[in-house]
Formats: sequence, C-alpha cells, structure tokens
Amino acid sequence: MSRYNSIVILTGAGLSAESGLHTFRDKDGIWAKYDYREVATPEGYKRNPKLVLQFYNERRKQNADVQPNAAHLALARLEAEYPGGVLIVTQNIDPLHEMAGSKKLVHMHGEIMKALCAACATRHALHDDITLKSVCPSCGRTGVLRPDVVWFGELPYEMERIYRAILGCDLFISIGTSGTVYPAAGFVEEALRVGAHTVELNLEPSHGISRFIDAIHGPATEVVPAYVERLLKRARS
Ligand code: BJW
Repeated sequence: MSRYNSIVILTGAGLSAESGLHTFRDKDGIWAKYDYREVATPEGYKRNPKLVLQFYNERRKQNADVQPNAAHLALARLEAEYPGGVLIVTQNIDPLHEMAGSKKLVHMHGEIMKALCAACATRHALHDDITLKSVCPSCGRTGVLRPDVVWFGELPYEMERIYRAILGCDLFISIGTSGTVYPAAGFVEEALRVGAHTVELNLEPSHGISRFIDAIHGPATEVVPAYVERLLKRARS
C-alpha cells in the first residue's frame, strides 16, 4: 500500500446499515417496500405530496434514533489523523458522518434533517415533520417546504467540488454502495482516468466491481476500520 496525498471516499447506504438504517436495493431494502417513482421523483411528489412528505417524515424519525457505527468513526479518525487530504462524498441523507466527527463532507443527495423551500430555494435545519401547512421561515409562504433530498432527475449537490476533488485524488475508495445510481456510480471511472488507485469496500461485489483495482468484501464495521488502520500505519512508516 502506497502513501496517498489526496483521498476521496464515496459512501452509500451500506455504511449506515449496521447503525440500523435500511439500504435501498437489498432484499429488505427501501425500494422493496416503496416504488421509487412514487416517493423519490419530482413527478411522484407532484402527484401525491402527502405520501412523499409522510415517507420522509417517517425516515426522519428513524434517523433521530441512530448512532454512528465503527465505520463512520474510523472515517472521521482518518480525516483527523491522515497527513494528506481526505474528502467524504456521501450519497446518504442521514447525519451519521457528522455525528462521528467528519468535517470535510459533501452530502451529494441532500440531508434528511433539512427542509428545502421550493419557492425561495433556502435550506433550513429541521427536526419536525413537514406538512402541507408548514411555513417557510425565510419567505413566509405556506405549503412550499419539501425534504432537502435529491430525487431522480434532479441535480445532486456540489458536483463541481466533487469532480475537482476526484480529478485531484490519488486514492478513491467506494464504501457500501451498489454502484447503480449516477452520477456517483461514474466517479470511479473519473478516478481511474487520472491514475488514482481505486478500492471497493462493500458487503459483496457491486455493479462497478470491474473498475476497482482492489476490493475487500465484508461488513463495513469490520472492513472499514481495518483498512483505515492500514492507511494510517502506512502513512506513519
Ligand atoms: C453493505 C452492508 C454492510 C449492505 N457493510 N456494505 C446514466 C446512466 C443511466 C441513468 C442515469 C445516468 N445518469 C443519470 C441517470 C439517472 C439517474 C440514475 O442514476 N438512474 C439509475 C437508477 C439508472 N440519476 C439521477 O437522476 C441523479 N441525477 C442526475 O443524474 O442529474 C443529472 C446530472 C448529474 C450530474 C452531472 C450531470 C447531470 C439523481 C440521483 C438521486 C438519487 N436519489 C436517491 C434518493 C435520495 C433520497 C433518499 O434517501 O430517499 O439516493 S435514490 C437512492 O439510491 C439514494 C441513494 O443515495 C442512492 C444510492 O444507493 P446506495 O447508497 O448505493 O444503496 P444501495 O441499497 O443501492 O446499495 C447498498 C450497498 O451496500 C449494496 O451493495 C450492499 O451489498 C451494501 N451493503 N449492507 C457494507 N453492512
């Protein structure tokens, strides 16, 4: 294992699975219970806003009770102790990375603990339910707040910052993601293009496995702390 100057880490739902949050595409995943077209598209929201708000209100309540696991904690330790740059790009809308202490973090698919005003585009911290009667604290309009999450067909957050980091990285690590949702699924190609080492840490081989130079398969709470330990040890030697 070499020393790296700049590490980009892409995380997905598998990282939070052992904290008690469901993934999307596993057998007992969220998309086995809900049709994504109904709850995770702007069109679904237009058709039935009440259903979509209820779906995210329930998930917000689940998120309020969870704690970061050993994998989130190991990634926060990596950022604090690694002598090079470390950026986490998470597809997860849960707050577990920041609860673990990560600071250099992009929530590319938004955050469940925030509301977005569809009228004035401001984002607000949120702990309560959003309803059709909720009022935007910025513009004062009623019925315009929605969950601050990125649905299919919408542009993920901070794409320029993400691509800049990937194009400057020499290690790209993908953790707990099936590699089926773009643009995140394409990041590994970009990293390969600039000559970065690419590593997958996942329960099982993902859809994008052929693009990873290295892979370690197992539960995130085991493989992530072990991999972080190796990176830190290598950097110290
Ligand atoms: C464990 C574990 C354990 C389990 N330990 N591991 C190119 C080709 C085809 C289509 C497209 C394309 N480009 C764009 C599209 C359209 C679309 C798309 O990708 N569709 C595909 C489904 C085909 N993409 C979009 O619409 C995106 N926007 C976009 O592209 O804008 C245009 C644009 C962007 C940039 C540049 C130029 C143009 C937006 C996508 C938004 C996704 N939103 C969701 C919902 C968010 C809110 C919510 O949470 O409800 O985001 S969908 C859902 O999937 C969620 C996730 O973040 C995302 C990824 O899922 P993830 O994290 O990979 O979870 P799973 O369940 O799939 O996988 C879990 C993995 O963990 C598995 O592998 C397990 O084995 C593993 N695991 N337990 C370790 N203990």
